[in-house]
Amino acid sequence: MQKILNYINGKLVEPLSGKYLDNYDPSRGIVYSHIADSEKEDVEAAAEAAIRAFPSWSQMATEDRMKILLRLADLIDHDLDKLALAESIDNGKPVKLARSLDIPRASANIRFYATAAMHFATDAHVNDGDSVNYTTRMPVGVAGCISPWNLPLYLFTWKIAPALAAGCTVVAKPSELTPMTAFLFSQLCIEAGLPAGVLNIVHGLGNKVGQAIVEHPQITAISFTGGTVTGRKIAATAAPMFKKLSLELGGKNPNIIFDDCDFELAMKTSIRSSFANQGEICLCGSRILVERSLYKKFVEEFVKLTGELRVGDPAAEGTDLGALVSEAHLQKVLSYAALAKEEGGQILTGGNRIVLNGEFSAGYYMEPTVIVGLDEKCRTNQEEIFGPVVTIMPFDTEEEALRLANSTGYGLSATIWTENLKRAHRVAHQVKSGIIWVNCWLHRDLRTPFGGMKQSGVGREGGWEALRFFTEAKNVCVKL
Ligand code: TXE
Repeated sequence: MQKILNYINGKLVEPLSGKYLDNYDPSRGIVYSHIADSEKEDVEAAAEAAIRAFPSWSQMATEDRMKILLRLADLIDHDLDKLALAESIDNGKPVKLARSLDIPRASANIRFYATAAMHFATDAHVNDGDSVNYTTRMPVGVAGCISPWNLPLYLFTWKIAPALAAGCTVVAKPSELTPMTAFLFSQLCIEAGLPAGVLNIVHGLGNKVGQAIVEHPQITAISFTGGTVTGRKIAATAAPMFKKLSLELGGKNPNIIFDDCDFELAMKTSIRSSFANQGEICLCGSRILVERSLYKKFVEEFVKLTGELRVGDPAAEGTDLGALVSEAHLQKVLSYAALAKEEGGQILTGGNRIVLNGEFSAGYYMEPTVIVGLDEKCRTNQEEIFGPVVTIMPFDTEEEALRLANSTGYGLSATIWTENLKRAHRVAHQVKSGIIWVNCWLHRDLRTPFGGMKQSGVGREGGWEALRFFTEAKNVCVKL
């Protein structure tokens, strides 16, 4: 069975313990490869390699760094089909989604930051003719990048690309649930000629490998995407060490639909923003708020279209939803369907595990689920479910829509559907979320800041923000 090895100091190496974990194919519920079960000592070896590589990588001409990174992006594009299939087998998502979203965005991340670093500039100014100030920015050193399982290669590259482009060296850890594309990526790093030690990928469990990265005294910046509970733990470790910290956490995003919306577009997009990637995207609109005058029509059509979604073999062209990432996660999501009923909610469609035939019979499939009849305070409407489950709530006024939208501890993203320009801006300004989409969803411009308010995170990624995060500013004041 294939072994997923660590990538340390430019080489693919066994974990020092010689131990491996099972890696599952969620669509079949079977072990299909083994993943290095690394320890603190493997992180130590990776950090040493990164420390050694830092002087030459950080001092290399930005253009030369760019050329290497652009080669890497081209290699991803070249291996699009292979990577998309690998991502689908590892995660359970439809191959067509990995092919159209995850993998193209992975190479786009690398290309964007490789070239952005060429245009990254600092300020200089004269202070009333008395002194001149100039600012320099230096790479922070060794960065720790920890990524989740829902968009494996996409979010892995989202973190490492700006770090490498800024001149940092990196110790990275992909999720132990979806390590395969990061492993294939390490092979591409070797092919692209990335110097040894510049990027090190250590596989294994979060509470061992992830924790060791966060605790390492010479890893000075931590960029993390994952669950809010894990984020809190990471902050508790990293903050007293005064590490730079960027936390991209969960969401419970409102999808606000006013009765003057473009109904067909809002409907089509809401199906996608509810169930794309099995609802396992932190930006999914898991709470749909609908103006009462449109509520009945919206719910009827939404339930009908949800029931028509095809759940099944991720490799089949017609599949809309594949498998959830793990048995444990499926059980967690199913438990929320049960909780919704206990809380007095009504499941209009879905709520159950799906058992498919043949080779997929042990896979982790679930019916897309629509729940109504709950108030905003219940746990179903407060906690991140991170699966194919949405609730729909009616509202009467704009004020009520805002109150419902802002009623959770999360503040990652929101979507607003209205043809009223003034209202769109007014509501966008009052929803407490870091990312607002008006009449669209998941449109990304990599130049814009990305991140959440409240418990959805700390710091912003994207564009210059990420290059600033991985560099430290120094101001030099010269008396004239
Ligand atoms: O994620 P974890 P889990 C949410 C979602 C999900 C919940 C839990 O609600 O149900 O989080 O998912 C590493 N120190 N999101 O438990 O644990 C871990 O190995 C350092 C939202 O699977 O947060 C993995 O690489 N690292 C989300 C990464 O953290 C640690 C995406 C994320 O895993 C660690 C995923 C530790 N102590 C889940 N413990 C999003 N925002 O997109 C674990 N890790």
